[in-house]
Amino acid sequence: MARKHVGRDFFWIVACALTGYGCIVEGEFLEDIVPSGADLGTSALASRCGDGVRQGREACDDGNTAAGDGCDTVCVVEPCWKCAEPVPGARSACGPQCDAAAGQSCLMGVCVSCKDGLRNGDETDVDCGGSCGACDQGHACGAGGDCATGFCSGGVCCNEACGAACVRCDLPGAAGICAYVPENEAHEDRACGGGTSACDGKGACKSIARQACAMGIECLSGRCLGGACQ
Ligand SMILES: [Ca+2]
Ligand SMILES: [Ca+2]
Ligand SMILES: [Ca+2]
Repeated sequence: MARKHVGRDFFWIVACALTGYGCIVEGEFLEDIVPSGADLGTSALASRCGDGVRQGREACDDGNTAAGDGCDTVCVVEPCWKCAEPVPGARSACGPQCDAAAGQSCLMGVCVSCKDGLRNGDETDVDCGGSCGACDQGHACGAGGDCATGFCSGGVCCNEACGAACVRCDLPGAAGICAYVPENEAHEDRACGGGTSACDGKGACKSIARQACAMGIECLSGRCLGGACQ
């Protein structure tokens, strides 16, 4: 702490590094220049990280310059911690930022939970997937383990593996149910389309007109004439 002694024209000069690492205190005899009363406000006094008093630019001061306890080596609050002083002038008390009893965990300084109504943390959909409980059919997933069914197809929890060329689990009105891609539509994710093929509406990918063929079954039209789909 900065000190001053004005009893007999003696004044402590306090110089501090702006970084808060420490202070240099030296005594000098100064005549007739001692400010009176409130001229020496606390804003002008020294702050030193680790002295147990939060002041100046310190976000916290827990009485040490160790990290890993919520208040780091330069008196900045560490991620996933929060610090406060019980009363002004007291040392900072630091604790977890998030409420574990309420199911919260801290991720990159943000409190997340599996029941906060938000998609956060490693959840693949709102409050499910990842380290939360499995998602119901139709919800977003990244892998089978995110789904109650164990099947994730095209990023959606599905009732079955749904891995054939022209089936999808995210068709409008049928999310979560493996269904045929409508006839003549492409399914580029399964290499059906690109101007040479299309789905037949029954789960298979067939060649469109003028594509090479050997048999009619290869063609969307069902007809192969002269080596080309009709
Ligand atoms: Ca301090
Ligand atoms: Ca500390
Ligand atoms: Ca959540």
